[in-house]
Amino acid sequence: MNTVGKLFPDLGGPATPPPGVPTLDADPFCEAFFADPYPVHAQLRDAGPFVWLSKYGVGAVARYAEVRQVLTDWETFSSARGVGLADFVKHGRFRLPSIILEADPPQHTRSRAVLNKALSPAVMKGLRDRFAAEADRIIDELVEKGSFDACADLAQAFPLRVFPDAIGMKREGRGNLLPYGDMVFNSFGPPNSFFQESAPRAKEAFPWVETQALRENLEPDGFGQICYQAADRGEISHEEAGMLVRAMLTAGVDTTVNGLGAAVYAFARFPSEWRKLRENRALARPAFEEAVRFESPVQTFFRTTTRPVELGGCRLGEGEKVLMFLGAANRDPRKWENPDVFDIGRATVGHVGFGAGIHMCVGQLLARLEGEVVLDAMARKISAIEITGTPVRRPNNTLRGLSSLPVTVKAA
Ligand code: OVV
Repeated sequence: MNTVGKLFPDLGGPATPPPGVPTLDADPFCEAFFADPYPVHAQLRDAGPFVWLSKYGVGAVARYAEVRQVLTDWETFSSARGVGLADFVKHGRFRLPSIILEADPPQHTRSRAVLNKALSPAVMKGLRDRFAAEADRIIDELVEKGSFDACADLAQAFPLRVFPDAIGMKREGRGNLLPYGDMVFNSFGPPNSFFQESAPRAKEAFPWVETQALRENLEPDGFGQICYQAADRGEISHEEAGMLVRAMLTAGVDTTVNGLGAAVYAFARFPSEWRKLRENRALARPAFEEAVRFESPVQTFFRTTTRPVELGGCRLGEGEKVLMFLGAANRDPRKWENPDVFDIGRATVGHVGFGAGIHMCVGQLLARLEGEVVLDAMARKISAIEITGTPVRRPNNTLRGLSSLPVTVKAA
């Protein structure tokens, strides 16, 4: 699997859309789009409830209502043929399928029950004090420095400090987690340069992550062991337990990195919201939620139709890929008032930044815990955040975030 071209021959669907479908030639997987996706999001939403992307020969939904329709109908919109552009049936696959992300019921149901336990409210309760103490420590260090990179030194540093310990992972090799995640999230898009450049990491990264997920390599008190305990009870096989730990290692780092990055970047650009949070720290958790709506760290996922269906007034056949623009749905003016304003007092309920339906983010409580403790520590210790250099965007086919955000903070 050294070149993606070999792996995904003739990726993409038919060159001609079903009759009557608005067609756009925009490329939602290129650097110019990543730099400013919002005008294209608006074009996609305004063109119609279901649109055709001629560049990839694939249908897409960008309005809130249709994104939600697709997310909440797993029987019609399957995940089992992959949640990226590649259709496992037609184009092959880049990695062994995830038994939760890339599965439908009944397999998905069994996997989900186990990860629900590993990432349950009770498990989060046990992590909270440690996470909060680590957030205090990291923010103290950064306030002491005064100027730092909010990406490397905060948004990446915090999850890398707390998540691998919480799951029970060994110390060595943790530096692989971010490049590994970057590669997997690129692999859900087309085989463009971003994917091509990260794909060669697969040869070493896949065996590495598989080894990290083995029972004997996990600390006895980490939540990774909860998967193996479920296997001991016969709820899943021991092999599946390893696959579910792999899933958490894959999905749990880059996503929270970009979620935290989204929150810090938003507060740096909306100082009145920062003042609001400082006045009422109970808003830390809702503020993180609003940051997830506002930036949508996970921008897109695909589904594949299992049967003919009507979507946005169009008839789709069986076996067709549908691209969901979660980020566009989260800023659809048909659903949200002033969607382009970061407002931590807003009712964010129903946003699709964590998805919706049976696949809705299983780690959402862990993500929110990380967001809450970091924002709470910042609100206590930092009175103002100023961007002091040019933010650098990190291009990725699925994830939206920065690679660098130079800031200076004022101690409270
Ligand atoms: C949500 C997500 C992202 C990437 C990988 C996986 C899940 C997985 O289950 O492997």
